[in-house]
Amino acid sequence: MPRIDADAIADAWDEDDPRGPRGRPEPSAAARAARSRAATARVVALDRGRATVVAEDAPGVPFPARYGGALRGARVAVGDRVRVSGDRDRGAARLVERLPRATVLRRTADDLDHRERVVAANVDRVAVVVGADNLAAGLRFADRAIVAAVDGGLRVLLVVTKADLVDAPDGPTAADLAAALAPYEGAVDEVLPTSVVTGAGLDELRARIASGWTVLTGHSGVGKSSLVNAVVPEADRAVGDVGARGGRHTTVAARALPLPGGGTLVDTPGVRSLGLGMLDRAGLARCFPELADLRCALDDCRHAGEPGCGLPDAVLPPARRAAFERLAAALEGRGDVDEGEDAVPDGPG
Ligand SMILES: Nc1nc2c(ncn2[C@@H]2O[C@H](COP(=O)(O)OP(=O)(O)O)[C@@H](O)[C@H]2O)c(=O)[nH]1
Ligand SMILES: [Mg+2]
Ligand SMILES: [Zn+2]
Repeated sequence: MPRIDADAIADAWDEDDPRGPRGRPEPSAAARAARSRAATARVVALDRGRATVVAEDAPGVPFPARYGGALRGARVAVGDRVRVSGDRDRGAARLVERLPRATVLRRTADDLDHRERVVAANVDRVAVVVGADNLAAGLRFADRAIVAAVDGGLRVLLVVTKADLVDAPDGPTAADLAAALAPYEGAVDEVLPTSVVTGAGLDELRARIASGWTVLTGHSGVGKSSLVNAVVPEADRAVGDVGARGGRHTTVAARALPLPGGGTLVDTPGVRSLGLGMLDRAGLARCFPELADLRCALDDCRHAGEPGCGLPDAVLPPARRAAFERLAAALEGRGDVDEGEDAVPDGPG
């Protein structure tokens, strides 16, 4: 039965208190009464509806909290700010209110489903991970992740892993890589090549995520666990996981990992699909940063061939224009394959 590794999280969150949670003195009755009043906390892990939170008044000490009161039946996501009541020292803490979200990374099960699932809340940026050995599939996933990020108010860092394979016998050439990534310059804040084999780009990655909260996303096999292990040495993520079943170390719970150099990394379960069913065609266009200046004759233009539509004249790299049309078709049920699916990598080359 998958469960949160509360000890590992406690260890990770306990840097501020060398005594550790178990070494704390027993709180006085007055202190306990004060803490049993509703406090503001942040959800740092979530596993099948069981939340682990960290209160603002005790940053190093994660504790479990169950849904209570008006929140019963509602949902929280990792990163949510919540109000917590009840005696946390006795394991009786209750989530009683979810505070408004500043940002939200949303997805749907598939493009024709409209029920939103929140991947993470109040996160500052998405690190979209693509493997240099499988750029075509990785960038199709990235096209979706960029849309979801922009929709939710997050910045985007495009992390290219396995840079050591560039110009290797079975790997892409440097020219292939540059050509595939160039169209993304206007879509993301930065493209960062990395390798856990050579260490290339890892210091840059650490620096970019050393403030705020970053959520890591990408197909399985692109090297997410390897990156987490590189930047959070104690994370102990199993490398080579392919799914949510089986392996003891397989990522089943979303959790927020404090980074040694500051900042927080949210490691989510491998998202099998990144559906964008919360958007329509016009909404999709608003999530293409290159189209921020799009001007059309109609205020409610769908950019589907209306007279006076600005889309045909918009300056958009061909790969990104193709991405827009492919995603728009998928949202309208015209896609022949679900490119949000995690299942079928293209293979090298
Ligand atoms: N050559 C090379 N292989 C890597 C690199 N990072 C990860 N891998 C390999 O890619 C495979 C998948 O890595 P993993 O971290 O489990 O990916 P995840 O499924 O996204 O978590 C493993 O066989 C890793 O050894 C890298 O920088 N270079
Ligand atoms: Mg993994
Ligand atoms: Zn238009």
